[in-house]
Amino acid sequence: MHIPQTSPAQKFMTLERHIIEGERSHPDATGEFSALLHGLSLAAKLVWREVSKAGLVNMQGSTKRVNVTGDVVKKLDEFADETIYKAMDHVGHLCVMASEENEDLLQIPKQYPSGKYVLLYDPLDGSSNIDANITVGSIFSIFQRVTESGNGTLEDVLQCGLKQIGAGYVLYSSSMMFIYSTGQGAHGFTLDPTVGEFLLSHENIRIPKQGSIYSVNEGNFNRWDPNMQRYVQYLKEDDKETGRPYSSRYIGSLVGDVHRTLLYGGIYCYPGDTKNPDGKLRLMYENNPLAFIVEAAGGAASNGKGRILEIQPETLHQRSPLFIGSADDVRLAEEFLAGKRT
Ligand code: AHM
Ligand code: MG
Repeated sequence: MHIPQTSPAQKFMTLERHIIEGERSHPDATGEFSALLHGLSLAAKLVWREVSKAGLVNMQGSTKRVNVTGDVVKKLDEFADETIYKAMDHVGHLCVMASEENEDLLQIPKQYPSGKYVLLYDPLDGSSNIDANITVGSIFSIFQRVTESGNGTLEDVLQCGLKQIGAGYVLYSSSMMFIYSTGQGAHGFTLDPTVGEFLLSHENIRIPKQGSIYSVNEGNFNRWDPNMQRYVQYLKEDDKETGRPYSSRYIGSLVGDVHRTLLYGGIYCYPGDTKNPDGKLRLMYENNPLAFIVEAAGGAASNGKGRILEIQPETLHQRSPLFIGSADDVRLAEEFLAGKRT
């Protein structure tokens, strides 16, 4: 039997050390950004503690409340939302936060200092899967503020994705993972529960240029634009030369589907349709941070017409279609959507 071993270097590369070493390459760094990532990793561990025992402590099920985008709020959604806020409200490096679960900006309590960064997060993505014990996750996006001082404002939050200085997601799955990027590569860490530390397990992830998996909720097929329908039909056709048919995989948990796409290649799509012309996913909490990470790994992310990271947001909870994954697959999807391929 072959038991894979962690290399000695990986064994000592904790998330914390990785962040600090990354910061050393920026001579003007103050350590504040590292402190933010540290706070987020602590919040993630606290969320994981509840997610992993949800069935035992009456945390499954819903609160009967509907959030700003019309989703029923699960108990764990609310817990994760509060936990991330509480883990980050006092660190002194944020001027404002915004969460998918809250209609308005989340201000820093008056008793704590305000800082130069802005945090946006989806506290528990894929939460409709929780009761079935399927992978869920948290997603975060960090910007530098644009206003001078005081409480952060909408102007600080409504920045295009290209302005992100860091982004990441946490997967609560068979193991817990923390994936982050500051623009220089995407790096994955797995929690070693025996020591409570995230250890480097996926260094400088590179997404294949082209994959052989597509991921989309095909139940919406009849609501799609004919170009989108044609694209998916194309992926199912048999053609050895272009590696078709693609396999179909859809968890219905964006972080899980994008994580698989990041490692194996291929494409994840959530297109607009006749019911939801801008799709379902939120630009600021989901699409921007995931696009930042996938691009840092050599992939691409589009709304079907252009780069996700170049979209100038107008509202806090704005949605946008999402096509994300291997660069060649995303380009091909764009060509089909534009009617340039049939
Ligand atoms: P949410 O759980 O934060 O509300 O996110 C939306 C989820 C995504 O995780 C997932 O990809 C998508 O909704 C699935 O939607 P659908 O059920 O329409 O396929
Ligand atoms: Mg989500």
